[in-house]
Amino acid sequence: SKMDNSFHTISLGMGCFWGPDALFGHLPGVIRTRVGYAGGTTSHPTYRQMGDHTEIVEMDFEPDKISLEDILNVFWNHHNPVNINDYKGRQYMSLLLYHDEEQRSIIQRVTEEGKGETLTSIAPYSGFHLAEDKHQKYHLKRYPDALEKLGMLYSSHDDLVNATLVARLNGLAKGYTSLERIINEIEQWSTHSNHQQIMTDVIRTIRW
Ligand code: MHO
Repeated sequence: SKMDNSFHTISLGMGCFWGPDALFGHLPGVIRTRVGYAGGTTSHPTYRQMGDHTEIVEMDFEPDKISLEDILNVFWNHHNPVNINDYKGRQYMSLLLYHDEEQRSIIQRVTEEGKGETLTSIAPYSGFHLAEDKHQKYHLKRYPDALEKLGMLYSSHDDLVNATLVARLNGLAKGYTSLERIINEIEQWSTHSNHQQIMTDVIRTIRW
């Protein structure tokens, strides 16, 4: 498998979660992404009833391939933290939810070095509520031919949205990467070469 058992997870709020899902999904080292609601206290949040939660992109990543510092740089370079009193309350809050003490101290150090926006809130992670299916890999879902062909590789919606390949293709759908970059990356994965060939063959036939 392309992942070992030592991946890390980080959860970020940076506005509408559709874009960040594609942004982080395109990056080598990110194993999978998901979008949902977190950071609040109300139970069973949904898109229509988010309560005091924030739209969050959560990702599993390989720290030897992409560091938390790298991820934080992407985070601050790709959104303008909004004052929650000015716009939509907590829904679009700039928020870093750290999963452990190591992440907390890295975030604190980077923030003190002045790279961090002061309007970003920092809080301990306390659970995640997965958003509705239609919000997962939202940009890729604008491409019916891609979904139909990926249906040949993944037998369920969960398998599809959790796949590294699908995270990259969602990034491609938003314009963050290219098919050639994705195919080159697949060749680096420790996946069986037959499976690499099948993935490459399938994605080459997609009409965008
Ligand atoms: N302006 C966007 C935001 C969606 S994002 C999931 C819309 O409602 O179409 O918050």
